[in-house]
Formats: sequence, structure tokens, C-alpha cells
Amino acid sequence: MWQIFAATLGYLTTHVYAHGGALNYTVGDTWYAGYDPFGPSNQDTAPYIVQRKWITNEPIFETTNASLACNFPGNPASASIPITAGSNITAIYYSWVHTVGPMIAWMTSCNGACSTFDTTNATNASWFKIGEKGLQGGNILEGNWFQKTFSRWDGTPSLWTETIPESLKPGEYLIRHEIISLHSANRPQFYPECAHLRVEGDGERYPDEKHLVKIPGVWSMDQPEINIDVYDPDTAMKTEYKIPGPPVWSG
Ligand SMILES: [Cu+2]
Repeated sequence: MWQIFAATLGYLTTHVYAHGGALNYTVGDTWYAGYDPFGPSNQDTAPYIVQRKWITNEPIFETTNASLACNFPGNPASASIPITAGSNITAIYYSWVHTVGPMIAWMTSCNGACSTFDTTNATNASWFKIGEKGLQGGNILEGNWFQKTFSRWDGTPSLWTETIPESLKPGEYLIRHEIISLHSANRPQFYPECAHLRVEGDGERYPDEKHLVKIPGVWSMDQPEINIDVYDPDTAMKTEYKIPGPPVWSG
């Protein structure tokens, strides 16, 4: 009974108060400003913002929504993050409170300049995973999801670090951080944000077809890991959750 109560309470509080997204990024000791959906409108022309525009922190519910790529409206950023292939980038979230579901970092080439790259036409981008974090112990309902470890209840920022594959060829790329929250039965929530990267280094590679997907396109309600009821007793007690989509490309 307590467990049911706790789950219900969690559902209510998280839905009334809290959604969120990636707000800033760091590479080494350098900090880069993302777009604040509740910030001033002069952000639209601010020359230092590296993140594509998003104006609401509500989740996206539809796997076919064009805004699934880079949130809504997803306008290009003015600046980009210079990063050497093989180094780490950390996305910083504030007040993240959801606990169940996978987190996936993606990239796509901008096929030239990210400043003119339109992600609302899904055919333009070919996304590949550079890292993903899922269930790291315990069961699906109450286990040790990275998303749970990542959530902070004391106001300190939540940090998510991934590595740019070392052999990736230089160029302009988008990095897309996606949190999928599965605490509503059969109603997955998608929280994507994109930033502009200028990848440097001596890499010469780009992932092959088996690593590349379209967004929207990669997720569907036919996938049992996406269209999931984590409170269903059989599902709740499973100790394995296979993150769907293509394999991670590590370079
Ligand atoms: Cu939320």
C-alpha cells in the first residue's frame, strides 16, 4: 500500500511542479550558456547562446512530433561550443525530479553550418548515439536508474557527462540530450534539447548506417520499452531494461 501511495504522490507532485531540461554546458573549466525558456527575449539575438531555442519545459508526448528533434521551436543558436573529439561535455540541469527512464546523448552533423540547419524537417539530420544511461541496478519501478541518481532535491545542479567520440571527423554538429521519463503508464515523456558544437581534432570517421536514425522516427508506441507501464507488476519487478534505438557509436 505504501508503495502505491508513494508512486501516486510522486506522479502528482512531479506533474504539478516540475519539468525541466538542459540549461547550460561545460567543457573542462569553460561554461556555455544555453537558452532559458523562462528568460528574457533578448536571448534570441544574444551572441553567446549555444543552445537551440525552446520556450516551454513541458514534455513532448508524441513520438511523431517534429519538435522531438530539438524541442520547440528549435531555432538555431548564435554561438557554438568548440570541443576536441575525445573530450567530455557536461550538460547541466536544475531541479530535475523524474527518476524512471533512460537518458540518451545524440549527435548529428549539420551538413555544413548549424546556423542554417533545420531540424524540423526530419530528413535533414542523421542522428547517432554517443552515450546512454539507463537502469544501473535494481528493478524498473524502484531501481537505480541514472535518472534517479541524477535528480537532485536540494537545489544543486544535476550533471550529465558524455564523451565526444575521439575518431569523429571535425565539423559542425548538434548535440542532443534526451531524457525519456516513464513514470506515467503508457505515456512516455520526451525532454530533448540541442546545442551547437564545433568539433576539432584529427578524427576521420562518421558513423555508418546501422548507427544512424531519423528523429522523429526512432521512437514509436510499438516499442515495448517506450510504450511501457512501469507499475504493471510484471514489468515493475524486471531488473533489465534494454534502451531502444541503435547501438551507441563510440568511434
Ligand atoms: Cu515533468
